[in-house]
Amino acid sequence: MSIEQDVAGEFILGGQASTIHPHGQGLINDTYVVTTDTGRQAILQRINRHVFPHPEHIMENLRVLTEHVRRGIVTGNTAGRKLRLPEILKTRHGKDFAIDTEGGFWRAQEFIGHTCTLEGISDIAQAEEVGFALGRFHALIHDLDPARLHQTLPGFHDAPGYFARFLRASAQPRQTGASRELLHGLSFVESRWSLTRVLEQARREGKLATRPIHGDTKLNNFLFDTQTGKAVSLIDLDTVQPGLIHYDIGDCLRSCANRAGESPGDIASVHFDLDIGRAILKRYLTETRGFLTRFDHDYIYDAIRLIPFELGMRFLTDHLEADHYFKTEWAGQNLHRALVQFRLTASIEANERSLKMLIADLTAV
Ligand code: GN1
Ligand code: MG
Repeated sequence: MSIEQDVAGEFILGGQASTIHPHGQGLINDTYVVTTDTGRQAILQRINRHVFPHPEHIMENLRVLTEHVRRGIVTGNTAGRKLRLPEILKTRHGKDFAIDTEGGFWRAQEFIGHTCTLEGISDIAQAEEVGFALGRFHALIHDLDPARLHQTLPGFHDAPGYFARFLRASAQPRQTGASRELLHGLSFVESRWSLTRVLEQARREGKLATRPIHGDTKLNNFLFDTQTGKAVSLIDLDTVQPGLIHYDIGDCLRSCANRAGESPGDIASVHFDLDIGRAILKRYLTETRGFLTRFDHDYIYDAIRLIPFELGMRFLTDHLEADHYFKTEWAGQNLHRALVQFRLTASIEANERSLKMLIADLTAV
């Protein structure tokens, strides 16, 4: 029996597990979809313990979050359409995780049926749906005290911290000479490193508040109803922790407004799509109107520019550190991924005026 089958048997899934298949395109955890003999399905995940030092903290955060959201919905905190969060499934011993014979940390969650994820945004209505879901998620959790959440991934989205790590990695002697691509990546970071401070400095100055965030708002973490095309859920809640909502806004736009995706064949095809950006922000800002401040609005452009740069720096650092963090399928993939994010950053910079104008327009009172 495989380790996945063994572990699936620990959880109450509404039947005996009959098939288990790898699922999704996550770069960190191992995700499977389990189908039982009764036809019920569930998501089974092995959490990457190298990345998450205390996976049990993820589960504690999920409990706090789910409780808070449930209470908010009951008290009518957010009217109208609902955003579903996947339910945590328990083990036969009443726990919300299981440890396998090799020490692997597993958890199971509800599989939200009749939904799909998108490879890329293909029309403005989808972009608006993403804006709705992210805004609604922030609205549901903005009044949750961030001190009640663990920092599941210390240093996550700490751009100055990533830069310091990049410096250490790039200072290491290399076995082979640097390729043209690598030299380009290194000089891109060196020319823009001062960007890394912008959000953390605003936080220190008290302009931006620490709030609960999602932490990983890329397009394929949004579930769409296969019939109606409406966004119904935001999944992958491992990185829910205290942070700046700007990380989520920046991450969402860097993922959705780059129609070429994170690994295109041709890097030259990467650009920031302003129409998609506008549609997401418009809907997002409507959902969050009640609690975002003037300062929050002032830093939206900086976040959109910073997060692709930060991710590019993270990919490049991992390339220099022999790919121990992000899963890769071929040598040099993390360098390629880094150059895609840098190209996107440059495209955002080229559109700075238009982006700032559209943000000013959408946030004008
Ligand atoms: C990782 O594993 P996945 O795909 O959910 C990463 C994100 C990156 C993303 C880029 C915990 O997310 O920060 O934006 O890859 N998650 C972690 O594809 O580092
Ligand atoms: Mg994730």
